[in-house]
Amino acid sequence: MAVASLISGVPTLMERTFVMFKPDCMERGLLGSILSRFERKGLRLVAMKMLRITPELARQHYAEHVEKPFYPGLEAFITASPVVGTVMEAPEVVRVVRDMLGATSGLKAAPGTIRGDHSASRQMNLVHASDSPESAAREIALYFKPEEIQQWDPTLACWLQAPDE
Ligand code: 3AN
Repeated sequence: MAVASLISGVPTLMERTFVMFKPDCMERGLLGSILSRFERKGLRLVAMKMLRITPELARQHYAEHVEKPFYPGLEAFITASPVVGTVMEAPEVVRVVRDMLGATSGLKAAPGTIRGDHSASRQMNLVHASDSPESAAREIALYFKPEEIQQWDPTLACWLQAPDE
């Protein structure tokens, strides 16, 4: 999802992505340290909520996987404990966050990525992020009402990107 924003008075093409900290991340107490990686990167947090995913919401979120043999296990996992859903904003943020997460399986994710550093599992891979701007728009609408998304220009934004970037 792309939105126009003003950084230091210059219009910039901002993109939004849905990032969700999954039950394994919450159970392991890794929310704070992983969220801080996104903050340190300079991504703008514009929405955040803690919730328990219901089986119905799981079927909507994982619509592309519902018919697959592994779906029952995936649903049991994602509904087992609370999650934290967020929306992050930055230029090219969909790709940037996917790159920070690494490959789907923690066993294949490169060292230095979030999954590569903290996960040894395909299912328990800690964090979900939208895989395209279209998925981001669908997933953001699934978890957030428009009024739950903040429009703000942090004071430090002028130290995160040059005006012409
Ligand atoms: P990502 O989390 O990187 O977006 P997806 O959307 O392909 O990955 O998969 C979502 C979840 O579905 C994975 N985290 C994993 O738990 C499960 N999954 C995907 N592919 C398989 C598979 N072939 N076998 C078992 N589980 C899978």
